[in-house]
Amino acid sequence: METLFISDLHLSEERPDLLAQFLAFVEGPARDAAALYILGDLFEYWAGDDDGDAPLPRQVAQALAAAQGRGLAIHFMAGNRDFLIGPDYARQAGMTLLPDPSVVELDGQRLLLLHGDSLCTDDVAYQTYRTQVRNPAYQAQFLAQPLAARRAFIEQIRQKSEAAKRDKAEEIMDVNAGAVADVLRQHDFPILIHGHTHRPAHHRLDVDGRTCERWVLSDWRDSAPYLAWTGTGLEYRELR
Ligand code: LP5
Ligand code: MN
Repeated sequence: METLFISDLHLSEERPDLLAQFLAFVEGPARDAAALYILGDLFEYWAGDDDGDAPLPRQVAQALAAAQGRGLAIHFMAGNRDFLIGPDYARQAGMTLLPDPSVVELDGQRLLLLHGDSLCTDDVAYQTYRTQVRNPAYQAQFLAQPLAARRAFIEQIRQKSEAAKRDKAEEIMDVNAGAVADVLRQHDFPILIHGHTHRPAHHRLDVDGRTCERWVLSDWRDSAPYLAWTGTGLEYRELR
């Protein structure tokens, strides 16, 4: 059976069309798969698991839990927008939380999975911000605030992030080649799969004389793309 990989759906109340595509994906291609890996940014943003009671997250959780009930193994790795998804929501959605990075083995092939933001080391301002918001003490302080205050704070971050991105060169927001080589070396040269950059491509690269592969997942802005492990290899597909 196949294993599917998706990321960067950025689901939000503003895009009911994307939610519909996601539900069609879960009811369609994911129905015949053994496992689904969601590699981050499933949601446009996540303010805490008490935000999961809103209609959209609830619909997503219901669809995923039903798929899990039919036998689909669902693994969720956090992205830079939904890293506050916790055990409560994961339980509701029938998914296990996967650390970033993680190595999984499918049919004897080792696959290294990341969201991808940790590889963007040239984006120094982002990495400084990331260190701060991934700090557990900082997160606990944030989560102790009322939901409305958290939403307002996130809105500020989003505006600052959008303004900051306008001033950044495109290359800065892509992965750093040295960071990619390091992570491949550290994990003994598996196939690398990640999202985040919204630059879908199958790269072949040389690291320490070894030919490696890097598969970049596509975002869901205009369509519903996914990557499939067929049992012998990977291939890009799209929901039709
Ligand atoms: O997501 P994308 O691709 O648009 O941009 C990312 C980086 N931006 C972000 C911010 C998110 O998009 C939006 C916020 C999500 C909120 C989640 C919950 C937050 C809870 C916080 C408390 C625990 O991730 C962007 C990268 C881009 O990817 C490409 O890699 O460039 O990074 C930035 O733009 C960051 C800026 O350069 C610097 C930081 C600006 C915000 C400062 C806010 C100050 C508050 C202090 C918080 C520590
Ligand atoms: Mn991302």
